[in-house]
Amino acid sequence: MATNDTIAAIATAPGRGAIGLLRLSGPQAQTIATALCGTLPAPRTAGLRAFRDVTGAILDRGLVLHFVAPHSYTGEDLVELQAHGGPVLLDCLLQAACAAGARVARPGEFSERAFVNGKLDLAQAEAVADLIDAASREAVTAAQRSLDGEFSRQLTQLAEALLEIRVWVEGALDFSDEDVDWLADARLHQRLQQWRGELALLQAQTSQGRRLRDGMTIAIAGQPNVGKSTLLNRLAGVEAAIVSDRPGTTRDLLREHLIIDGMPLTVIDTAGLRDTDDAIEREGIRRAWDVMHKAEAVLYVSDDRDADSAEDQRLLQQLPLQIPVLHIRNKSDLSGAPTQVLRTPRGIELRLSAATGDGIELLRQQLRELAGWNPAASDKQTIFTARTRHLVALQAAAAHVDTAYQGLLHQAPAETIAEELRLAHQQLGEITGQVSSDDLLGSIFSRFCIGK
Ligand SMILES: Nc1nc2c(ncn2[C@@H]2O[C@H](COP(=O)(O)OP(=O)(O)OP(=O)(O)O)[C@@H](O)[C@H]2O)c(=O)[nH]1
Ligand SMILES: [Mg+2]
Repeated sequence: MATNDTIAAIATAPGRGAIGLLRLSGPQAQTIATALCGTLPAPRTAGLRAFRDVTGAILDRGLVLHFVAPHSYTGEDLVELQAHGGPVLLDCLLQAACAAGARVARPGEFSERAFVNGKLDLAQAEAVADLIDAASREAVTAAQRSLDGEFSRQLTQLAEALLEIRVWVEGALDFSDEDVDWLADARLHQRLQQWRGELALLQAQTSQGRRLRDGMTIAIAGQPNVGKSTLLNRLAGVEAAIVSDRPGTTRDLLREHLIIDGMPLTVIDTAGLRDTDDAIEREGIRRAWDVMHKAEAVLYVSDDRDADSAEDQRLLQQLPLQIPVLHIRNKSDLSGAPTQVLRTPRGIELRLSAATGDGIELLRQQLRELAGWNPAASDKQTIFTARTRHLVALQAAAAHVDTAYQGLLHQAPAETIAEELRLAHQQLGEITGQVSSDDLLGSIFSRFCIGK
C-alpha cells in the first residue's frame, strides 16, 4: 500500500451547507495547503485564510487547521480547509489541491491510512463507518464503544489467553520425548473450556451488535384478507399499505423500515396466497414466495376465527424450514378470544388485533426475541457494533477450538491440536486486522464514504 502520495477529498456530505470541508492527507499536505492558502497557522490552531486557485484568484475565505504526523487522524500530515458549503466551490478547491499535487481520495482512504499507520485497528475503522451509518441512538452508542476499542480490547484479551494455551501445546511438541504428558494435564483442559466459554459470551455480544447494525428482514405472509397490510400499517405507525375488504388487494411487495428498541427492522407486506387466474396477482404471489425464502423470519397471518384451516396448515408447511415462523392469529376483536402468546407443538402463535392494536406490544416483544435482541443484556455497558464478518470469524475460531478440544480428549497428535489453535488465533486476528489480506482491506474500505 503506497502512502507516499497526498490525497484530497471533500469530507462533508454532498449538497449545499453552511460549511464544507476539504481534507488533505499525506507528505505534501502542508505544501499543497500552502499553495492554496499562502501560509499555514501553527499546528492545531485555526487561522483565517483566503483560498486561491492556481491562477491566484480567490475562491473563498475560511479556516485552516493542520496536524503534523503522526498526531493526526490518519497518522500523516493532515490539513483541513473549512470553506463555505457550496458544491461547485468545493469542487474548485479540490481541483486547486489536485493542481498543486494532490490526488482525489478513494472512498475510505483516510480511514485506511489511519489503519495502515496503526491509528485504528480494523474493527475500529469499521466502527467509524458504523457511526456515520447509525440509524438509532443505540446504534450510535454501540458504534462509539467499538470505536473506543471495547470490542478490540475483548478480542485482544481472548487472543492473549489463546496464545498462552498455544504456548502450552507447542511446548508439548518441543518436549514430546519426555515422560510427562503435557496434553493430559487437567489444567490445560480447564483453561481451554474456560476460554471457550468466554468466546461464547463475546459471540453473543457480537451478534447483538450485528443486529443493531444490520437489523432484520421480516416478511408478512398469509391468505388474502387476513389483515397482513393492516398489520404492516400498525407496526409502521403509518398508512403505508392499502387496506380493503376485497381479497387480493396487495400485489406489489411493500417495504417499511422501523426501529424497535433501537434495532432496525425491514418488514415486507406481500400479496395474499391463493390460486388465481389474474396474471398480475399471480406475479404478486410469486414475489411473495420469493421474499419469504429470502427473509430472516416470516410473520404468517391468519384469521383467528379460522386460524387452523386446512389451507393455512398446507401453506405453513410450504414455508422454508430453516426460517423462523411466527404465526399471527389476527382479528382477535372479532373472535373475542384474549390477545396472548400461545406456545403450541407447532411453534409460537400470537393472537392479536391489527385493527385495534391490541396485542401489538406482545408482537414487538416476540420480534425482539426472534432477532435474538435483548435490550436488557445489551445495556450501554456491553454493547458494541459488529458485522457479519466478525461473527463468521468468531464462529470459525470456535469451531477450531472445539476441534482442538476434541483432539485433546481423544489423544490426537499434538501437531494437529496446535494447528487448530493456530487457526483459531488467526481468525481472531482477522477481525482486528492483525492478520489480513489486501482483498479483505479493499472490500472493507471501499464501502466507506469519500473523505472518511
Ligand atoms: N375487525 C378487524 N378487521 C381487520 C383486522 N385486520 C384487518 N381487518 C380488516 O380485514 C380486511 C382485510 O385487511 P387487509 O389488511 O387488507 O388484508 P390483507 O391480508 O392485506 O389482504 P390482501 O392484501 O388482499 O391479501 C380489511 O377490511 C381490514 O379492515 C382486525 O384485526 N380486526
Ligand atoms: Mg394486503
